[in-house]
Amino acid sequence: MRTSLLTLLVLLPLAACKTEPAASTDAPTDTTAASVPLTASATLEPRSGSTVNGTVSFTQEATGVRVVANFAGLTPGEHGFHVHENGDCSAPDGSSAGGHFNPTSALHGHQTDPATGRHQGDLGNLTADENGSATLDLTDNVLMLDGPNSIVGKAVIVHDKPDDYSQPTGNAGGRVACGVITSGMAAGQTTAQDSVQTP
Ligand SMILES: [Cu+2]
Ligand SMILES: [Zn+2]
Repeated sequence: MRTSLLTLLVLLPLAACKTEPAASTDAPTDTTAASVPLTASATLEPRSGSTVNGTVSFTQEATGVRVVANFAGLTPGEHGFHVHENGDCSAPDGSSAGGHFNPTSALHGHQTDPATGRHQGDLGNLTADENGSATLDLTDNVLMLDGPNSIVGKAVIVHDKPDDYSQPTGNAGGRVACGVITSGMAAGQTTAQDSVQTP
């Protein structure tokens, strides 16, 4: 009796220790995260009968998340540009991406105006030139690339019309491009291939 109890007391801690290493096997695929900047990217494809396509990269920097976007096929002028809540671009009109990504239940707003608040996904507008090309390069201190409110796994949407910052979602019209945000940089689209949607 006494012997078996002792055996149990000795074995229990051993068993407990043994299970701990196994718990870390579901770590992210990027095991070099400590030495590599936190990045994410999306490749956007046309929706709603448009020819709009482009890429967006997100990189964690000291002052915030740098957002670099390049688009083609737009009508000249401003186009609402948001992160939406569902990483699902399957619908022909992009509706499967759901509403603006808004984990803090804020009101819709301008990307840089803290007075009114904003959805985390509110990135303002892209401005296309006369050839339909748009570039954007900004640093945002609301977007998150990790943690429970990360934008990874959400979708980037480009709209037909400008975001006028009105409630509830800026009145930006149809969705002319959509892409799912995946972790890692899409440099040359080499690391984002398994995220590319085939319509
Ligand atoms: Cu939107
Ligand atoms: Zn919004």
